[in-house]
Amino acid sequence: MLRTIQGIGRALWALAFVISGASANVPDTGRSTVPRCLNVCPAGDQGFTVTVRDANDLPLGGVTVELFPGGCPGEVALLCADCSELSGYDPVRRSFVRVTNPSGQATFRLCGTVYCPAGGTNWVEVAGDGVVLGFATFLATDQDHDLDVDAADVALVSSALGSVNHPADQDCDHVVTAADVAAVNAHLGHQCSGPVPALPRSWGRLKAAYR
Ligand SMILES: [Ca+2]
Ligand SMILES: [Ca+2]
Ligand SMILES: [Zn+2]
Repeated sequence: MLRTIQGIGRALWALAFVISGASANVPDTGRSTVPRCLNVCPAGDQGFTVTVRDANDLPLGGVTVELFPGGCPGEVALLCADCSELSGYDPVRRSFVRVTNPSGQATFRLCGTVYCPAGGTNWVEVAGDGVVLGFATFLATDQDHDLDVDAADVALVSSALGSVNHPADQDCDHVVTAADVAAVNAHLGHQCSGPVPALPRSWGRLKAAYR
C-alpha cells in the first residue's frame, strides 16, 4: 500500500514536472497582453505593443508575433513606401510580423491603411510563436483609403456617429462617438511621407501588390 502511494506520488511529481516544463518559455495566452485596437495612420505616428509572457509571468524575448487576418481573408493593406519602420508584411499570409525584445514586447508602428472590406471586429488573430494570444481589430485614421487624412475622412466618421461596430470607431468601445471624430481630426494632414502613388493607375497596382 505504502509503495503504491509512493508510486502515485512519484508519478504526480513527474507529471507536474512535465506540465511546468511544457509551459515555461512558451507564450501564455492569459499572461500575455494584446491590445484590442490596432491603430494605423499613413504618417506612422500611431503604435501598439504586444507583450508576451510565459505561464510563470516571465517576459519572453525572441518570440515571433504575427498579426494574421484569420477573420478577414480579404484584408487590404495599403502601405506607404517610405516609413521609418519596416512593415514586416507577409503578402502571402497577409500578416504583419515582429520579434519581441528582451522585455517580451513587440511594437508595431505601421504607415498606411489596413482594413477589412467586409467590416467586422476582432478579425485579427494575434499569435506568439504560433500560440494564439488574442483577437484585435485594425482601425484606420484614413477612412477612405487614399493614404491621407483629410476633411473627407473626418466627414466619414461624423456621418457614422452613433453606429455600432463600425470601421469609423477609433477607440474600440464599439460605438462611433465625438471622441472618434476628434481622434481622426487630430491626424488631419497626415499622409505617407514618401511619394504617394498617383491615382488611379498606381492605386490599382498597389492594391494588387498587397491584396
Ligand atoms: Ca483619406
Ligand atoms: Ca468609439
Ligand atoms: Zn497620424
